[in-house]
Parts: sequence; C-alpha cells; structure tokens
Amino acid sequence: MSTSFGIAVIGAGRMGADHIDRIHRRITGARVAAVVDVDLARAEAAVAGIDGAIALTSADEALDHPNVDAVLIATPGFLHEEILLKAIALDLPILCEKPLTQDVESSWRVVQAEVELGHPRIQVGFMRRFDAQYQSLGTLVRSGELGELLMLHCAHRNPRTNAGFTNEMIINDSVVHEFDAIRFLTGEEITSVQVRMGKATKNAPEGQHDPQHVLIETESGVLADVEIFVNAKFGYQVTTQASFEDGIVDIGGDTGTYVRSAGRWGGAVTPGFEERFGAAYDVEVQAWVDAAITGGLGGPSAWDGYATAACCEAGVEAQRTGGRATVKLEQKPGIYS
Ligand code: ISE
Repeated sequence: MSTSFGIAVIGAGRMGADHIDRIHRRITGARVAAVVDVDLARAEAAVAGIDGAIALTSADEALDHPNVDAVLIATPGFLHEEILLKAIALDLPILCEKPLTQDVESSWRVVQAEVELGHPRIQVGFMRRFDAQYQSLGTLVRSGELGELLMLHCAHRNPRTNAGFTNEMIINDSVVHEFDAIRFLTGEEITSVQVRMGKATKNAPEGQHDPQHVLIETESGVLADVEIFVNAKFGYQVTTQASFEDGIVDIGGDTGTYVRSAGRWGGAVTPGFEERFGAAYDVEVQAWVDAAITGGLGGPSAWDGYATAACCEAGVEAQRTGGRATVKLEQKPGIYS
C-alpha cells in the first residue's frame, strides 16, 4: 500500500460502491481501510481485492479503528446524523453524501457540533461544484464579463424512480442539488421557493406527482426555475441556461460522439448520474482527500448542507401549500467564513 491515509466508507450501496471503486482505483494519497454495511456480505464483496481493507457492520467500530483516518458517509440520509456526530467527536475528516441530514433541525445540530469542535470537518457531497461546466459558469458569473447574472433556467431529468420515491424526496433528494448549485453559482443564499404541479406523467409511481416546476429566488433577486422530472424515461440530463445582462450561457448539453449513419444522425443519451458526474466525483473526492490530509476542507461545508436543508424545508412546505415559502436561516457561524 502506497499510503497510510485510511478511509472508512460507511454504506456499500450504489453510491458507496462507486466511491469505494473510485478511492481504490483513481484517488491518490488515500486508500480504503474499511467498508461498513448492515449487510456484511455486501461489505465483504466491496472490500474483495482491496489489500488491507476490512468489512464491518458497525460504523462505531470503523470510526474507532486505528487504521481509519477519515470517513466517507454514503448511507441513506436518515442515518447520517448519528455517524456525523460520532465522527465530529473524534475530530475525523468527513465526506458526507448529500443530503447532510434529512431535516433542518438535525442539520443545525450537526453545524453546532462542529462549532463546538472549533473548526469545520465535514465536506458535503455536492459534486456539481466540481463539474467542469458548473465551474466555468461560476467563474463567468464572478468575473462580471457578461454583466450581472439575472436568471437561471434549470432542467433536472432522471430516467425513473422506484416505488416509494415520494414528492418530498423529489425535493430532498433531487432538487437539493439545484439549491446548492444555485447558491454556488450566485454566491448568494436562497430566500424563497415555490412549487407548481402541472400536468403529470402516467409513468410516475403511485402517489408521486411528476414533473414539478420549482421557482427559486436569491438574495439579490436572481430568479431560477427548475423543471424536475424524475421519470423522464429517455435517460439522465442536467442542464442550466444562464441569462446575463450581456449574454446567454448554456451548460450540460449532450456530449460525446456524434454519428451520422444509415440516414440518421445523433449520439448516445447519458444513462445516469454516475456517467454524467463521474469526473466531477473524482475531482470532489481527490479535493477532499488532499485537504483532509492537511486538516482542511476541499469543498462545500456543513453550512452548505444546513442552508440547503432549509431550502428543502421551504420546498416541501411550498409543495403542500402551493404558495411561496420563505427560507429561514440562522446566523452563519464564524467558522464557515
Ligand atoms: C440522486 O440521489 C442524485 O444525487 C442524483 O444526482 C439526482 O439526479 C437524483 O435525482 C437523486 O435521486
């Protein structure tokens, strides 16, 4: 093993397995030290072929293990708080998949635990910030080259959702990315959220209304509209069109090989988020490892996790009332400045 910076990955499901493979094959300066899953067989399968990595069913055991220097949390969101609080108490570097926690109260408890610790330890897995196109749009906004940013038109389309993916999850699991991306691009907090439900697809699971139209406003009055369409069938797509005073910028369009043959033209549709954001995940995890080794953060903090949880709370309220819900935020603690 070339390095001793050992990471415990908690959760070996879809995202956890993807991160285990990433750390093992592509990330430099770190190694998978432990994999934790309630299903021991799944944890064992995940560590197969990774020298020195152990499989466990207890997150506590992993966090206390002498070979573990940092933790990557990829469990379902409702399990995050307990693991986060334990890792903060041990002062371990943490990369926590989004959402930080399931609701705004628990996210605020996590922020307060970090404030008590005295420094940020949690990086939240908002990978879009590491996507080359989001980064160049962010740079354009900050440069002022095209004047002020006025509006954002976002589309977030997934091929399908499973039964049990509720309207609330559409906000907490999917639109949460848009909230963070809008905060990242504008450098501002979001002040209000409104959700409109129009004509629905027959392809949504029972009880879910799909697509939905989310209207978002930031501190300076930038307006963003999001089409969230999670049973769009055709594939995966995340696009943004930004209207500036002096220009219009598009990101996230189709990429790849463009073929003309047999009287047709076109290319392949992106199947899922692993393909769309695979490179961004690599950059994200490497940035986290590089910063964690020297005690810092390489990306969005627990404050960003908390602020997006507040947006999600407003989004869910807006779904329920049909009105415009205000985003309520506590004062930003000094450790996040
Ligand atoms: C999923 O959890 C993700 O994070 C994807 O990026 C997003 O597109 C999808 O809607 C979520 O369910």
